Amino acid sequence: MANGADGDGGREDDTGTGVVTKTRVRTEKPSLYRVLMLNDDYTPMEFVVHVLQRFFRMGMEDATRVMLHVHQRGVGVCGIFTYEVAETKVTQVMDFAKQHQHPLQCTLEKA
Ligand code: TYC
Repeated sequence: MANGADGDGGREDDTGTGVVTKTRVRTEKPSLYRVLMLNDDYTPMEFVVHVLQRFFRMGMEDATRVMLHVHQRGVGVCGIFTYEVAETKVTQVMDFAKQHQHPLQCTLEKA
């Protein structure tokens, strides 16, 4: 079966003994996106720390460090994810902040 009917692109000889070959299929790596937290004057620091722990799985130390970075510099990275995951995190954070009536803003950008 050298005509490709066996789905291997005909990579065998005509002796009936299959020549084992591997077709390397290139898969594209997905684009990555940074989830950014923005500073504001009203959201309590403890709430931001809680958000970072809850939605970005940070420990107390990392969450506090990121929160203070955002507080001092205006913006900070919460994590880097594929588009769908990043978009979900942004929605979760925004919904949670709204539920608690805090103006906390979260967005994403291509990494
Ligand atoms: N600036 C806020 C305050 O002083 C704290 C804060 C930090 C708010 C990070 C948002 O993403 C933020 N209470």
